[in-house]
Amino acid sequence: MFSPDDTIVAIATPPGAGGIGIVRVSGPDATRVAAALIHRKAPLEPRLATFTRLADDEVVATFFPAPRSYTGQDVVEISAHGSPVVLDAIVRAALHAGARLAEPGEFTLRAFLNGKRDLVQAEAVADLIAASTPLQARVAFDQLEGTLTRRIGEVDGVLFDLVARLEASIDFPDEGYHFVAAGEIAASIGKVIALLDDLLGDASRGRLIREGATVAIVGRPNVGKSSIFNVLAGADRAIVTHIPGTTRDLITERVEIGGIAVTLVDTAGARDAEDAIEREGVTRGLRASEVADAVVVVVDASEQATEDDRAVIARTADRRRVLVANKSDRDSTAWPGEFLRVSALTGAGIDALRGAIASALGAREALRDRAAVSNLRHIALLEAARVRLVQAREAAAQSAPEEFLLADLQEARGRFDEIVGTRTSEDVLSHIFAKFCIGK
Ligand SMILES: Nc1nc2c(ncn2[C@@H]2O[C@H](COP(=O)(O)OP(=O)(O)OP(=O)(O)O)[C@@H](O)[C@H]2O)c(=O)[nH]1
Ligand SMILES: [Mg+2]
Repeated sequence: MFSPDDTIVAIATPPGAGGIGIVRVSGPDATRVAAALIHRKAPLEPRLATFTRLADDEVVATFFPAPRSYTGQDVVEISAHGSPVVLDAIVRAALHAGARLAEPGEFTLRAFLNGKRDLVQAEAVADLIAASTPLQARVAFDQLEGTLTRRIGEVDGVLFDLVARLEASIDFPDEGYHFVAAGEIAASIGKVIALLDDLLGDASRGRLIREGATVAIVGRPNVGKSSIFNVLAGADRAIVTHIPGTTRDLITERVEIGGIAVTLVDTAGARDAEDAIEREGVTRGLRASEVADAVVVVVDASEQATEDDRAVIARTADRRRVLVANKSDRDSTAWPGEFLRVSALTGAGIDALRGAIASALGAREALRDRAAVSNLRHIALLEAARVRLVQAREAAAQSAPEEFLLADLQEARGRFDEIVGTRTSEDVLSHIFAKFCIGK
């Protein structure tokens, strides 16, 4: 991986023009590089925003001496007028003065390498930047604050205690099971598993918040799927006509429902289509609804159930779904009470529909207590640790020698170390940090 001893530079603000743009320099040579750029002759005072000039521009330079900086190294931040031309010129001047262009995530990587953040917190920085809903931001911020690290630390602490006692039993065999009673081992491991399950129990909600969900709108032709899609999207995205079979392709739109980033998919009305294009559309709609996290099944409140209605309702019976009777503004035939009555035309019932979609996704719980684990990497490692713990518990129940149990328990602890980054391969690190933006 790239050397942490290089002095690196990058524009830290988003591409394009803005009120202010910031160029960040980090590394042992940061002050020397900055001094070569700015007009001010005296050294910059720590943590004091200093107005000066750089070439013909006005800038404010701030020096954060190591270790009290984002990266833990000497950092100089130069705020300039937010013009891409000006900012590029500052970066070029810094390169000329001996800095090198930062790789994506390299500032945060340095923060990790210098112990300013653990890996969970570093990953949370990327999540926070990528967050598109307030709830995503909250969960990321929570992890940035160390909540997840602490919870994992608690589980690891209990495990560590058990490992220490088992090791003592091996090291001082004469004392027999003095340090840990035979029957107690399996129960102790069981306690660790329970703590882990608690963490993993939050994971599906955490993932839902972090990654969002896909919701497909399905139903027979002409019931008003595209009309509902447009109302939820807040824009006239899908074509609406009175002709059954209007929608042929999948149309998607990102919306926020109950704090969740939802990809809404409008599908072609499900029926035995004659025309080849419509038939392909129906097939695609089916596929989309099969992979969606939840489906909204739409029927026409003003008409009796048809064969096609019944087919869609039966096909989605075991799915997370919301049953909707649209066109409630018209004379309605009796659909059962479980059908939410809405009108895409008047907007009646649409808020209730949003609520029902959120509930179907499990977003209601997600809002109540914040989920700690949301990252698939963390979930996979926690699950791997759990496998080892279950093995150890079984071995303990069969009174296997401590050495066997210990190997499994140590492996489980190793997975925890990988999550927070005390033991992580360079490959994993490059993979994680490569997803950051440059300048972070
Ligand atoms: N009265 C009334 N008419 C509606 C309502 N929603 C949709 N419509 C009408 O129903 C017809 C079909 O609407 P679409 O949204 O195109 O229906 P669809 O389910 O997407 O149809 P396909 O794409 O053909 O499967 C249009 O003429 C809409 O104006 C409603 O709530 N009330
Ligand atoms: Mg349509």
